[in-house]
Amino acid sequence: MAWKDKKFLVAGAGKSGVGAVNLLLQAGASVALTDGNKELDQDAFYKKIHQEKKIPLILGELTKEQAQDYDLLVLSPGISVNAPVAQLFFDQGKPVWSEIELAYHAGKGKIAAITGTNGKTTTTALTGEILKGYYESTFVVGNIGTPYTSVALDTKEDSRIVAEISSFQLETIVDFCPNVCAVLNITPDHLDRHGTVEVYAKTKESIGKNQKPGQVMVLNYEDDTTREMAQRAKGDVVFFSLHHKAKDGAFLENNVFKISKNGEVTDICTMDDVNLLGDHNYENILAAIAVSYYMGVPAEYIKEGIKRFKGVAHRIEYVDTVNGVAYYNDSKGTNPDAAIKGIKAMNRPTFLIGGGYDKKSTYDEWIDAFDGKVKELILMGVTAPKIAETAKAHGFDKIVFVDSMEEAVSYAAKQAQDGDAVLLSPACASWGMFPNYEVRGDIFKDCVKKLKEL
Ligand code: UMA
Repeated sequence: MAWKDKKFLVAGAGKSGVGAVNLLLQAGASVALTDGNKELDQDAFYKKIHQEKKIPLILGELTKEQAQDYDLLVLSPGISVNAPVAQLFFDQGKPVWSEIELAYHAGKGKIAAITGTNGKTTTTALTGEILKGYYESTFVVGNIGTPYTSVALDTKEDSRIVAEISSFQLETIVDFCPNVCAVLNITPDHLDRHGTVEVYAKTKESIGKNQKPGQVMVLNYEDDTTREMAQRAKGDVVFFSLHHKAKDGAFLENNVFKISKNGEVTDICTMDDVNLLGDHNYENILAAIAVSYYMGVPAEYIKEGIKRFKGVAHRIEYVDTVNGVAYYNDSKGTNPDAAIKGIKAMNRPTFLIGGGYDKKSTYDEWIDAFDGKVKELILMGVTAPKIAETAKAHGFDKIVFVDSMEEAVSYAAKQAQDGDAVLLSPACASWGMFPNYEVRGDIFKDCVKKLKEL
């Protein structure tokens, strides 16, 4: 399509919309933007636009007449295909593209696209880390935070793009065709948008709808929904599994991560090489191994990438080992459910730092998940007494109260022995003591850094 002859309308003035507008301006296309928010800060918006060009802005609801002026709509992921703005274009028989579709048409290089309900950010970041170690020109984009459109014009034939793709972004793909794609797992999510879990799963599955034999679809063998996608896959199926060995797939055997291609097995790395903990993370690693291997990265480079990768910040993030004690930052464990994943992931005796803002949660299941692993519970914040009470009711009484993160880390460092872990996984929001969970996690990491300097 000759973009210069077309009039584009971009919907949504967030990151995706700004990325799309800037790409189109640089490509010499005619573009306007619409946003449902009548109060949009126009000065702030134009500051983000290429050369601060004052493109037409249509705020509030788009009319039928206004839609008639444009040839194609580029939709931000936050806007549903059922939204009036999209329906106007469908009714007029005009294309509606997701921002990913636009980037796909503008960009070059080979694409690895990762979707799924959980773990896609970690898997994308890890795959990106692996590819960066082997391919000079690697871009990590998508739902992870950097719109694909914002880098598409910088990509070259030899570039590799690792994209985290959400179901929202997939609703309006047309030709988008990754060389390797992965669907990690499906559990009910975003049902307010997609209506049913079946529609949600179909939308996720569409990540591979344009693939051909020779291109690869990586699927989780242990998840019924993703395993069944294999029957309809257009590309070649490669499984990953914690428990099963496939002819083509990544798997874990005797604590060794392996990949099999046509039945020929290659060892990638051992459990000692990985800084991520927990079965859910081992699945993410297996998926990243499969994606990277089929993107052409040799086994030894995959191993090096895995060794370098310390996890996504604040999610059971390995910080450092000081005097034989491993420190993990799970500040994103802002509720008991998330914190259960944190403690379950620990494979050493653990000093657990918790407590914070009171969201009226109950902590029984979290305490049950300690499973004999917690040596001491170090508590701070307004929830400290409530958590202590619950812990005691469950027969756990090795509890210490502290007033600050500094005090918590220094206490844990004094008590912990070689082979132990210290985990910040509070099960509570940070408010009251910290502005947000990121700051709380950063302070924890600073405290660990200071231990090293002692
Ligand atoms: N808007 C409308 N009409 C609507 C809804 C929104 O005009 O019906 C306007 C808002 O007024 C606002 C703009 O759209 O000005 C926001 O657009 P957006 O919601 O698409 O947000 P972006 O800033 O473009 O961020 C999007 C993704 N957001 C969503 O999918 C909701 C980001 O994922 C992504 O990082 C970014 O593009 C870059 O690709 C975030 C997310 O929450 C992290 N994703 C969901 C998830 O992970 O569960 C899918």
